[in-house]
Amino acid sequence: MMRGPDRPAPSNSRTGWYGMGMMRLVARPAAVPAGRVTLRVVNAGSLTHEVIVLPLPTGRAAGERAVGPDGRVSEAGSLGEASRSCGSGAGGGIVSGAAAWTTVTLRPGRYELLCNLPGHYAAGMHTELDVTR
Ligand SMILES: [Cu+2]
Repeated sequence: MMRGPDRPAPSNSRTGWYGMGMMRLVARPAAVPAGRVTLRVVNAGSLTHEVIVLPLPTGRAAGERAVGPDGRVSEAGSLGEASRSCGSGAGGGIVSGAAAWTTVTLRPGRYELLCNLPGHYAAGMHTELDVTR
């Protein structure tokens, strides 16, 4: 998967990616019926972002994934992503003020939407999406 060329620089050399302050990701609505789900992402922030869809393992909550030394989490099991500015699917990142979208087919269950640009997950860019029957 491609990554944005304009990775944010650490704001603080002592704490690295983890000094980036709070970021967030909000799903509205937070629950949708199973089937084809179109995610429309609007980047209301000042940095480039992306949204990746991962299943949420039983007993785990959004935000609990292990963050590697590169400031990112594993994307194994990804069901799709919206990371192309003004476009569908995977791309180089969603620039500030732009929208992106992707359509995925989801079974009932719990999912995690997250941004996997370095440091963003640890800074709070994750949220749960529930898929109902
Ligand atoms: Cu982000």
